[in-house]
Amino acid sequence: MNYKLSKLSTLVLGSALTATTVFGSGTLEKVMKDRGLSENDVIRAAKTYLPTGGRDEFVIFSSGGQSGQIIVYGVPSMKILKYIAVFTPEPWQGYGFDEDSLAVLRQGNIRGREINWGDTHHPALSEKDGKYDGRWLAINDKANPRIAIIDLEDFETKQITANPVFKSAHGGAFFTQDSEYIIEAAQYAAPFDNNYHPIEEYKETYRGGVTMWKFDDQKGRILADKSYTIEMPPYMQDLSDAGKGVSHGWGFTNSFNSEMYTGGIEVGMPPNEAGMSRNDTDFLHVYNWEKLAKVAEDKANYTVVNGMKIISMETAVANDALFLIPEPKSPHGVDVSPDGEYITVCGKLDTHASVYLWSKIKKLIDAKEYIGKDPYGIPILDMKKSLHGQVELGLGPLHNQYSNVDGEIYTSLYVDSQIVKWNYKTLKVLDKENVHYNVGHLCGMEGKSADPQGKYIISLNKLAIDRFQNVGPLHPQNHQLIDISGKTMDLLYDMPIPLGEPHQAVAIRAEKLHPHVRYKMGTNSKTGEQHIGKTLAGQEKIVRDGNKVTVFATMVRSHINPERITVNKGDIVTMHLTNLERAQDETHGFTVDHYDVHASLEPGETSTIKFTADLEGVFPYYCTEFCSALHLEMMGYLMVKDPNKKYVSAQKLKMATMSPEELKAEYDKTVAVNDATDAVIQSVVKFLKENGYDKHATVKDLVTDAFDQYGQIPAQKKLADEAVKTGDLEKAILFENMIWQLMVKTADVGIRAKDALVRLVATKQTPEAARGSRAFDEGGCSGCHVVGKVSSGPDLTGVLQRHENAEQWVADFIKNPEHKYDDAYIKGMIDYFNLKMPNQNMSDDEIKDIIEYFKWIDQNANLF
Ligand code: K7E
Ligand code: CUA
Repeated sequence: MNYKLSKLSTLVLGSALTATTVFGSGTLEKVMKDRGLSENDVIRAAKTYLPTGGRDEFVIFSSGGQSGQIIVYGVPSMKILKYIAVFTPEPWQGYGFDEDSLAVLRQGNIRGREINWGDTHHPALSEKDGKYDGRWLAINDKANPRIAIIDLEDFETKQITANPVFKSAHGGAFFTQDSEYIIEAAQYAAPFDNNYHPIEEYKETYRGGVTMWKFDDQKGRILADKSYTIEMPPYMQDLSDAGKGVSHGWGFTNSFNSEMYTGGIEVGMPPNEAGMSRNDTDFLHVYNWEKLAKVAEDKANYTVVNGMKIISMETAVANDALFLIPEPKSPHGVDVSPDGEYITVCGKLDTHASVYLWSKIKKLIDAKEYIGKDPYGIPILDMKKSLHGQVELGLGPLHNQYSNVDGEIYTSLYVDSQIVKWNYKTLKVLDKENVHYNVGHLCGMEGKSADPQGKYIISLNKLAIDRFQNVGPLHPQNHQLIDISGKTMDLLYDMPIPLGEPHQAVAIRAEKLHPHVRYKMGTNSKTGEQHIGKTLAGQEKIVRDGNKVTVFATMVRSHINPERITVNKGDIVTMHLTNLERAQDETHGFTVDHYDVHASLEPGETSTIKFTADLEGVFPYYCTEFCSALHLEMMGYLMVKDPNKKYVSAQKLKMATMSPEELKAEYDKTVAVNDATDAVIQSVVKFLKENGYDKHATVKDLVTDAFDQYGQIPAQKKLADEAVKTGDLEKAILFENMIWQLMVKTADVGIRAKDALVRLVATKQTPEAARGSRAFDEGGCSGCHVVGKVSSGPDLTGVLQRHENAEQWVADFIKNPEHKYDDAYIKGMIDYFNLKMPNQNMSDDEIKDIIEYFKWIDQNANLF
């Protein structure tokens, strides 16, 4: 048989089922002993282990800290799934290396300057009724006050919005309960305008603030012109949270440095850290953003700075929409309970958590009961009268997360390196767990939504010290997964994160996410609209306009069209690239060597790269994703000529050519292989149809992909036949080879579909049958017997029907074949196959299992 074809038949016939590995008894003990694992280790491993092909229950979006990106991983397996490019160029995704993603990245320019990194802290998931809806993800950049929006349909960054008045921003991003707004609080107070103001005028000209970014939750975009900023005193606003339920419409932001200390060690003043933490208390800012949004509709109520609407403190106060409540000094986290009634503030320098009660705060506000005003005229509410109570937790409490148990809250203790579980209603501490080390945020499962799921808490540690292989002085970060389903917490898993310092992470139930696998043909993924460069098969072209060259190119396994582009040195080259694939995961990457461009084209996507061809020479361009067996051949040349140079042609080499007879023979052989390959494909198609593939969505998708390839064959066949007509057999062979390529791709996906279908429709193997299948393979039986096929030995399908008292007969035969060599039936077999069944020294147990395996084969005989 032809090599190409025999390889393919093996694939088709031999890959339908993969044997299940079954370990004998005692294996687990041996592994535990060899690896020095305790029983607890093994239980923890089992709690986090995700078998191949399995899916996690939760998906985590973690900030990427100074990497400016987002990290996506699964829980409980802690398998990293993706880094989403947000504020920083990322070549794998083409982000920042093609024109369309550059357009997004450049929305983040500040005062006309390109910024190519970010300090991401707080990711947030969009909400409906305070619950995650799985549609949008937002994240802040603390260093360059910006908010980015990621679409969870394709996990790509769609928008970056720079804050034009803040100079840094930490207390974002936080969605309000119906995603009406995204909260972004400033951090380091600074003048709103872009002018110089001496530090001596800090109290007069430096300002804090909270920006309420209006969000269009249908389109998933921030509407900057419908957003507004609440001017705040130059206290350093820190974290925020949106009210929900009973406190919906309100926002909470805490602060430090209500001392308004401005340091100056260089002029003999005590350092910032001393002056900024002198007072016993700082201020929790409480504001009615819902009311202020209405206030901001009237021009008389705001000023505009750098294009941003500013509501002054005075206006906010006049509208009874801004209040301060003392909170223990230098607080960090502020977290609203799932029902919106309890507001927990943790102070880094205080051992207590302070739980405020919304109904008490609201009562004081309604009664206008103030204990005074701050220097800017903002009413101050009494701390004691606002508090539900305080609890001593330990050293350095920072951040909180909720679980599904009423009143249960988890708080990180930065200094103690512990997680403490306590009850914010009864104010009782319930449990503590050590972590490694210096934990910042916690991530509960939907743990800050109105519907926390419990089960796990992730500890986002600042230090990893002794947890991992030393990889140099810069250590990975450490995310530790903790099981909270029991009475006490149990630390399950350490995950090193090798990308930036993640601050906060948010978790969502995996089933709430519905990302797609391909784009509508010709989509600009960054806008969701049809791309101006969309090019279909047959529409490829090169357009010249002066020194501007525009290429409309397509990519499909395994070629780039066009394959040659010749331009003059200095030409500005724009290439629109469309990936014509419909098949899942068939991404093509594209680069032109030496020109610092790269695009990642997912199925159906169109993207543009642009460069000035200022280097003379020959530059290969190629597909950068290993997309098929002929991926290396997926290339072409950019040729850059200097129009002012004269090029002398080199002499041509004479190559030997084939005789017409040889060509004809080669052509016939190629066609024959294609016919045989097609027959194999048809057998797979028949199998798929007979077994109702279209009733199973995943299989149906694969079959669609396969036919996508198959459907391209007639066009190639036409070209091949035309070449034959004109007598150009050389060309005809090449087109026939192209057909073979398409057939292999079809078969490749078709076989995957067949495998998937068999797994779906076959009855489940009993543990005995699975062990038997393993014994059959490992004992060497499969060397001669192929199920469903006569090979070097007979097909064993139906073997239990072929003999009287067959189970016993087969068992005896396996146990002791020599005794039956003279049996008439066996004699015939020996003659036919010219082979004797050898004694494989199977144990009685193994033989029993193999019989069970044969029974399973017979149950599914139609599938082989
Ligand atoms: Cu505590 Cu920026 Cu939320 Cu770091 S922040 S930990
Ligand atoms: Cu396309 Cu490699």
